Amino acid sequence: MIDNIKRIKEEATGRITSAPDVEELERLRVHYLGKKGLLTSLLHQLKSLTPEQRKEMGAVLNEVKTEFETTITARQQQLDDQRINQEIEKSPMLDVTLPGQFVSEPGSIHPVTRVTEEVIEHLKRVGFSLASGPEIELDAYNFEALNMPAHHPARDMQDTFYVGGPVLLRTHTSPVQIRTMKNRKPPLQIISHGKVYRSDYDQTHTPMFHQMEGLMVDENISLADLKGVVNHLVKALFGSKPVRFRPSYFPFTEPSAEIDVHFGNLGWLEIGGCGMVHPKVFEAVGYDYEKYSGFAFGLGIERIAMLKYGITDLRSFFENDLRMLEQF
Ligand code: FA5
Repeated sequence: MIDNIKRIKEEATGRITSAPDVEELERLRVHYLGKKGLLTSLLHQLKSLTPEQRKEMGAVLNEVKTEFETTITARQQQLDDQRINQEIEKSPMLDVTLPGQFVSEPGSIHPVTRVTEEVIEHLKRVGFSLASGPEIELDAYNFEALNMPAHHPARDMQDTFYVGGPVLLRTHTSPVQIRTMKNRKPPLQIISHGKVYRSDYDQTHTPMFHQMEGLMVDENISLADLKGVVNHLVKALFGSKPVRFRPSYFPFTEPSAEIDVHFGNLGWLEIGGCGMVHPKVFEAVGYDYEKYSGFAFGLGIERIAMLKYGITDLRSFFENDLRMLEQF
């Protein structure tokens, strides 16, 4: 048997190292190492030997098998290198040391991200810090604690996507006010931004959009503080455009106002809502409304971006048309 193994080994090593291509190499692998290959059938013959012979022959055969596998891998590598070198020679113009070509323009920062970052940077400078909350929210935080119990007509102001039961996609960033106040004591000065969802779709409304919420609570906070912060922010965003606080209604603030900015021929345009935190909201989070007062505002980021960059259709922010995005 040992002679037979020696003979097979010599023959196989010669044939493998001179295999002309990968197809022949694969044929040789099957011939020697495949299920019905020569080496495999020798391994089967071990059964007929005595235990000592089987041990000795088994070790020799396994060693030969490993050698075959190593020789085949080495030849495979040689053949691959040869093929690559031939391909390179076939195309003499290829110079791999030349710098690569740009296949497209570098990316740019999306206008929604730009405006978000600009607003955060400004509000951080005047003392606000970031807070966050989930996009999939509970009715209790999105409506109930914001003074909108079940069947309150104000719920219709925001056309809601319900996930099921008391769970919904938040319609505004105001539930973050509730989550923060429930976990922290005044004084508070937070901002929170992110995606919100409503069943809306037209030139100035999309089903998903971004809001930036601001909340400040302490003793003696007044409407003058709210106006100061908002005026300062609008000035930072739009320069010296006039700002107007138009009386409005939100169940969670009293008094409430819309924030309008004047844009030449376009007239007054709304960028968000605001007001003094309603005592019912303080009651829901366990704050003493006799002692504390506060203001809150919620801005539409896309609306600000539209006005800042002269975009007429809010939906274009989410169509990913490169001709539009490349301008930023
Ligand atoms: C609110 O969502 C209130 N939570 C804001 C608020 C916060 C008031 C704190 C008082 C205190 P409103 O539904 O008006 O308010 O939305 C605020 C802004 O989001 C709007 O002024 C508008 O700029 C933007 N907005 C509303 N709906 C859409 C929409 N479908 N697509 C894009 N922007 C929208």
